[in-house]
Amino acid sequence: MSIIQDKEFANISVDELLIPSEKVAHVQLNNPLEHALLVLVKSGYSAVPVLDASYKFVGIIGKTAILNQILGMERFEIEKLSEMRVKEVMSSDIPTLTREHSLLDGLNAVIDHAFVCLVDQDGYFDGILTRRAILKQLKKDIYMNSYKK
Ligand code: 2BA
Repeated sequence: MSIIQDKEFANISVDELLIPSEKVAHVQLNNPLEHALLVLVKSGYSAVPVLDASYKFVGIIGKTAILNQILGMERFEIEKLSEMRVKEVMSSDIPTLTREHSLLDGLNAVIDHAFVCLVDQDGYFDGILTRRAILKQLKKDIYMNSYKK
């Protein structure tokens, strides 16, 4: 049986590997780009979730998108960092999962994204599932499977 058809991986819900919202660096829709860049540089992450004022998930924003946005013909137009808001630059067409999804759904999601955001049925942000967490679990299951043989 292949490892991803194995019960352990397919039946674990993403809930078990979730990084909870309180531990996730995030920014808000109306924050100036300057604040978002500060959060990204200070945290070391290349992209973080964007939430609205009621803590609903609305998209993600990354360093590259911000730098592209302020790049003029000959220089970085630094003044734009205080003039522009996160909502003008963020990506909003981003897939999400809920706590009930399986790790297999999580594995599919992190093929194209470094992390996937988890929301509840009303769209409130629950946390993230990272590529690292999925790969660690996959590695664990591969080892356990090889001992079974
Ligand atoms: P990246 O920032 O591009 O990070 C890629 C990988 O580099 C991370 O993979 C992690 O293994 C490592 N890394 C980067 N910054 C780190 C830091 N400050 N501390 C420890 N390790 C760090 P993953 O752990 O799979 O994370 C995938 C993506 O999820 C990250 O991509 C970032 O965009 C987001 N992320 C992870 N943890 C986060 C958190 N607590 N808050 C906000 N975003 C987070």
